[in-house]
Amino acid sequence: MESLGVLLPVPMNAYLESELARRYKVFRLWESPPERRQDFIRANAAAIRAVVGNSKAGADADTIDALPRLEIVACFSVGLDKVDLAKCRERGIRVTNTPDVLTDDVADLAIGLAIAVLRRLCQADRYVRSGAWLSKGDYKLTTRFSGKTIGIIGLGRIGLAIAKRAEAFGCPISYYSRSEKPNTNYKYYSNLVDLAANCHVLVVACSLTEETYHIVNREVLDALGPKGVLVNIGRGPHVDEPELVAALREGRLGGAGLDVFEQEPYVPEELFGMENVVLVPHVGSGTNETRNAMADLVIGNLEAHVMNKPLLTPVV
Ligand code: 8YV
Repeated sequence: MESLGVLLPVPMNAYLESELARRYKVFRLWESPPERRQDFIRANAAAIRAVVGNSKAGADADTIDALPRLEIVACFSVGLDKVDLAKCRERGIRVTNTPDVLTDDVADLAIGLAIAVLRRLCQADRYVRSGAWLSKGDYKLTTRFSGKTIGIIGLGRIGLAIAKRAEAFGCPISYYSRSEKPNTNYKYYSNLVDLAANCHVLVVACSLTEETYHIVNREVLDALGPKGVLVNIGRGPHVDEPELVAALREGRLGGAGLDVFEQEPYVPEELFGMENVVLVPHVGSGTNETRNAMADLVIGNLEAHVMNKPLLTPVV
């Protein structure tokens, strides 16, 4: 039987790459210089029937158009914003992602970021390491996390997992989403500005779509206010980043805990000097346990596809 040709647009998790290479013929796009990549795809288009993408690169319209034999896009991510889903539907190309297995880690990080910002954990760590504790004495007082009202944008799997954790800290939970969710006691806001005005910590946990691009804009940041904290474990483009930087600089926003940025891996340098900001490099799902489980899910979906069995986590 013809081996499945799999295009990888960017380097992947090492375990995933080796498991793919053991089973299929793998085409590593990044090994060609940028100006030769179109030629590389054209030259191998007859063999490529699958793309494995992630949060950095997936299958955009041009890639899909260049691959007439493409059958499946298996994403090593829960987010699907790097895949042209409409085009996949149109062409009958299957799409899978990695839901559930990463939910706990991402929710853990959201809570961790909120606590790190309010309790100034990173700043306090630097205080000890620099010897300031010895030379200047005790660290200044910070702000409690327990009991703070948490506003969640998007009450999907990850949003719900964040809510569950925050409840254990005695935090009242409110949320914004397109429609009110049945079976929760959480307070629903149909207007994001109203949610922001009525919570202490606002967490972005929705998927990135045209509708949610820059959903956190100046108005939302101002409603969150000088005591409010923004946590983003979704996607950078959910937040209007220049507006976020300006709000922090001008003291219109109390703080931010950010795992994602608009132009990763570039982070606005102005944030580096702010002690009310905690910055981590898109590591929400970044544990050995979760990344291995995500890789197994990608392989499981491709195996199912090859064997004509039901996909494990189909989106399209
Ligand atoms: C990344 C993520 O996919 O699941 C998502 O949507 O953003 C992450 O899990 C991971 O960084 C691999 O690129």
